[in-house]
Amino acid sequence: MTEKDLQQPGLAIAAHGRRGILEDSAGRPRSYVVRSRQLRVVCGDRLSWQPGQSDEVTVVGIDNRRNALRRLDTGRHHTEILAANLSLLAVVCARLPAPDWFVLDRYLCAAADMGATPLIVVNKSETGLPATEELENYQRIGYPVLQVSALAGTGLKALAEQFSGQTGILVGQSGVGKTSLINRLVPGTEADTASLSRSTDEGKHTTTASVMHRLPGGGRLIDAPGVRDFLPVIDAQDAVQGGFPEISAAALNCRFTNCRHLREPQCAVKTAMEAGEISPRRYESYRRMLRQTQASASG
Ligand SMILES: Nc1nc2c(ncn2[C@@H]2O[C@H](COP(=O)(O)OP(=O)(O)O)[C@@H](O)[C@H]2O)c(=O)[nH]1
Ligand SMILES: [Mg+2]
Ligand SMILES: [Zn+2]
Repeated sequence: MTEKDLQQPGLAIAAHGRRGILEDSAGRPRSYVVRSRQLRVVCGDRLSWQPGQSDEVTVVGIDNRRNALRRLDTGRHHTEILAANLSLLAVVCARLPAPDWFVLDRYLCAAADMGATPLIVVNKSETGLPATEELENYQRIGYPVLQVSALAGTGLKALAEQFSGQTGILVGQSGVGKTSLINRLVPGTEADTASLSRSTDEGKHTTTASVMHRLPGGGRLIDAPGVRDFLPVIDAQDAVQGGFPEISAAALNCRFTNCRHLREPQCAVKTAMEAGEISPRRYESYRRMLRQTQASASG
């Protein structure tokens, strides 16, 4: 038998520095360690592993990622991968804290860029809704919008259904109720996260474990405490337009196929905005994101 023969497939369901938990092909959780400096495992990674001397197995490879959710580090020089192989990105907002629609648009761009299904979740709906004209506009564009309340317990079944068969994550501004929703969707969550942090603590890591939960209804939900409020990286101009389906649709009629809808003549996007078909607020968001993309590409 060669080394290769011993390799088995697994799915990273918890990641904390060089250690974590993977699910083997029989669905059994196993503690793993990563010895190679070249490998950085995140939740959602498909892995190859080998049995070790103890119960702990060794990760020897990470399969190519279908996609990755990335954020800028605080110095804005590097990007950090938070989770991999996501099929659903649920962006949570609420009446309070008041939505920063630009942040929401940025998450929607990240979803499009990753090829993940976007979902807008309006939490705290028992206290009222944030600007309904914005929500209606998102619906008109084609985004699903789901009203829920972690407090009152409404809409949670519908939310769980959206996760069924998916690997999803809840993102959004701090204070919108992501933790509250996770606790509602996955009973016993807090205990799980705490015990993992204990069992994998090597004494010097300050990072918090990210965990993938199985939902009772069949889906999977990645929870990465402390990094749920990040701003995702959008680094290509194409990715920006992908997050604005209404702009992409109108762009088919622009005079220039490479029109960026800024100052180009005979721009159908501008025309559609003047006709009230594209929200000026969304257009401004598009321009702002395009500018930031250019700034990060040149600096
Ligand atoms: N009224 C109301 N408050 C909520 C609801 N969900 C969460 N909260 C409150 O909003 C605050 C922030 O919630 P949290 O889950 O920590 O938000 P996170 O920062 O997005 O994880 C807490 O005080 C929660 O009790 C809800 O559905 N309705
Ligand atoms: Mg939280
Ligand atoms: Zn144009």
